[in-house]
Amino acid sequence: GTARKERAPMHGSSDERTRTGMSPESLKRAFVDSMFYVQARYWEVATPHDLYMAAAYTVRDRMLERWIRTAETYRKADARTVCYLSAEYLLGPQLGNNLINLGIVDSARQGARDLGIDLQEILDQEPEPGLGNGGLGRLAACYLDSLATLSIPAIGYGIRYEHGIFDQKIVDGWQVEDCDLWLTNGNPWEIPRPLLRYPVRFGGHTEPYTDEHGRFRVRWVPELDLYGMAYDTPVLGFGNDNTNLLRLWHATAGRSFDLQAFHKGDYYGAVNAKVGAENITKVLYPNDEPEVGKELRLKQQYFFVSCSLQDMVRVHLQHAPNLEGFHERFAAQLNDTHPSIAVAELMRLCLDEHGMDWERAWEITRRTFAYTNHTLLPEALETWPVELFGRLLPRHLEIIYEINARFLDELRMRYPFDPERVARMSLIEEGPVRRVRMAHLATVGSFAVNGVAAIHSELVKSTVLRDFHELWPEKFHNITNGVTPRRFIQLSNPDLCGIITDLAGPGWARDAENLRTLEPHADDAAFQQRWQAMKRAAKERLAARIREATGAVVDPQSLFDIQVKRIHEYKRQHLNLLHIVALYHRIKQGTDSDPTPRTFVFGGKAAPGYFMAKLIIKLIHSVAEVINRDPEVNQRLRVVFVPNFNVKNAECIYPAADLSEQISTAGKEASGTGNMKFSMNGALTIGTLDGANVEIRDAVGHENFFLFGLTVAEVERTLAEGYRPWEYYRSHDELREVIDLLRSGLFSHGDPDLFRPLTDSLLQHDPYLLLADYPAYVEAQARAGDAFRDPAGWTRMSILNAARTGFFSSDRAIREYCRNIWQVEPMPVSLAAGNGSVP
Ligand code: GL7
Repeated sequence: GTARKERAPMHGSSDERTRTGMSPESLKRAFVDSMFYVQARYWEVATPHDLYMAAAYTVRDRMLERWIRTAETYRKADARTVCYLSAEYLLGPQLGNNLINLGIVDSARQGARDLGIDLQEILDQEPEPGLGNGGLGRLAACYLDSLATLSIPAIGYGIRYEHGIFDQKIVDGWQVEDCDLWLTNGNPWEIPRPLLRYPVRFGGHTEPYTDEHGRFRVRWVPELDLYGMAYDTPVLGFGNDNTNLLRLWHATAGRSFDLQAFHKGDYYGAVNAKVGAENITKVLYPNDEPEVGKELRLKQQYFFVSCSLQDMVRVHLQHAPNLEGFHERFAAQLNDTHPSIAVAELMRLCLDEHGMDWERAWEITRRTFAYTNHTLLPEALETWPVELFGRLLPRHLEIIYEINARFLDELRMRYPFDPERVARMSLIEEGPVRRVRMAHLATVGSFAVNGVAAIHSELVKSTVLRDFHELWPEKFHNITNGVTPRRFIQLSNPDLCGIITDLAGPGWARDAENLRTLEPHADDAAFQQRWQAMKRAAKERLAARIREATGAVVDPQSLFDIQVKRIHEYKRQHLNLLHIVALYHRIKQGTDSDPTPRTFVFGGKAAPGYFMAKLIIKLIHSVAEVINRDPEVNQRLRVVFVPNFNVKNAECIYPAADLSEQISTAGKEASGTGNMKFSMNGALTIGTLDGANVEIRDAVGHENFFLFGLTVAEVERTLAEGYRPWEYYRSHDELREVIDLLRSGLFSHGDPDLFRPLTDSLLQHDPYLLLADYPAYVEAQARAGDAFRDPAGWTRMSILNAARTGFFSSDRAIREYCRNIWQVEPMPVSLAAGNGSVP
């Protein structure tokens, strides 16, 4: 301790500053040094990847003082810490974001230019860490950014997948999955912590024993153990000096484990076991709204939760003699049910490893966790077969049974004449296959439960967790999602950033409510011109990207009508297609009344096993092929599919949108976050009253939003009354003609069967009510098309959308979590205040 401190070099000396300073000069010098000392390359042979790596190390060096000072500050202050437990973090490229948060974009650009390098080319080299599927994983990444920016002591815990979300290729209009290789060329942002390893065990059995105080205890005798090793990534705040930690766990076989097998003389068995252990963190499950009960998935969940809780316990015990007060040191957020096994694991740690009694352990556990629900889709509510659960985690199943027995006793006392309610609320679903209900475990084991948009939180209370809400009304909250304006405005839309900064000053990126300073300028002609130029430039950039990626040529003057998100029937990309085919049909019939030229842009991945979603991708390509090559139509309509929608592509797409498609069936999209990114960048929304659309519409003004479609109540009523999509088909001429076109083989080289599964599903069941919403959608689209022909009116609406969406900053969301759920306070870090030591 002290001896080390005295010998520590002064960090802040002029030597240090030359090495880690932020001027173009020192950046340049450090970059050249990194090329030599880290990449071991000289200029003449340096590849673009070498340039990227040298730049990344140069930037990472500049993050470390903040990071270390932050760790020191939090530790000294013994600060209450948020632990965000998430199976997914869809971070996106790091370099550009870190330059922004360090405030050195201009220095870096200057330094690069001096060396004859274009900064953008370096940025383009970065493979993105796609450790998430979609909205849920990206939300976790936005929240890390905001936690650091708001100076909240926080750790993100997750899984270091060797392969993140697959790369999407398109072959003949079909999605083909390719393995994501984000780690193959090295990841400069992570710091391996080989000494930070925890054992994680699986299988085996439990046995009772009596401890030295004569107390009854249970011992878990596992069959298999392995280790989780930490890889740390620093997460910079913006406009402050705080730098938080993202700690991702990598699975490796344990040494003891190897030795056991070796001792049995089974060399190949040992090697196999090692491979098996390392499989746990091999690959991210590519299902948006997961439904598969795969054993490896449960292993992943338990693996990362166990490592994270052991890590938290280690930290706690540095300050305290036992686990008392654990819940005061940490607030642990369960990002959906994926980490909800944490409830049983913390109980196990308290009971079995730290000798605590049940009541005390339960008290601490329930006061540690809070749970966010992200979906109401019945197929996405996680349950695990009891048999599988007990085979993998026998001790946890026992603990869950005990939690349940005590909970059900309470319920029976409270509702003595309502056994059905008690059965509904049980942690175990009884049936031919008994299953553990993870949402119930999370709800019972948490002090707070929240939904992710106002309407969603109401639906959580009235549907999936209704009985729990009746029991514990005060436990339920709403925190409407948010997105970070640093990545989704400042980084991705520099021209918009310039406009806002000129009006509002640089502070807006820390206080997005300042976007309101745009509002009084909405009708100002000169300002409108600047706004249109900004939009135009973004559309040109996207057009160039589209041309590069697909060969398609699109006109930046046309209305850019964009739907990018995971492909799912409830999101209704095919409703968008029905409208496109209707426009095509009208032009061919000569009955068109909407002469607004449009470019329809789609993007999004389908889960590899989701047949309908893959067929929708094929249909988009098929419709595009017919429309784009028909000279009678292609001056007015173009359809493109941007392959491999990911964070990097998204950054180029949101700023270029005129119209944002948010057209899910009401009640299905918990919140959406793409909807926020679009309107912040001045797109108008065409959307249903679903998820955060409701709040976006209220915020931007109803007159600046193209609303259509059934409400949640109307959807319920329609389905309850026995919905017959066939009748809409029969009675609506244009709708019938559109569907008949899809069935005619026109879009499938004469094969009338190709899209049959889609059209049959629509005509026979249509569970997402496309046909019921079709007339209203087409009518709203006509209003949008008309509005676009009035540039001043449209630009005014565009400006007002951007001006009024400050509420949807993830900073606001995180402030609400801090105040209403976590009860944590900011702990600002000051570089100046440190003693200058770098131990
Ligand atoms: C999701 C919801 O579908 C989405 O509406 C929401 O914005 C997001 C973040 O809260 O969470 N739930 C879910 O399971 N996935 C989502 O994107 C994959």
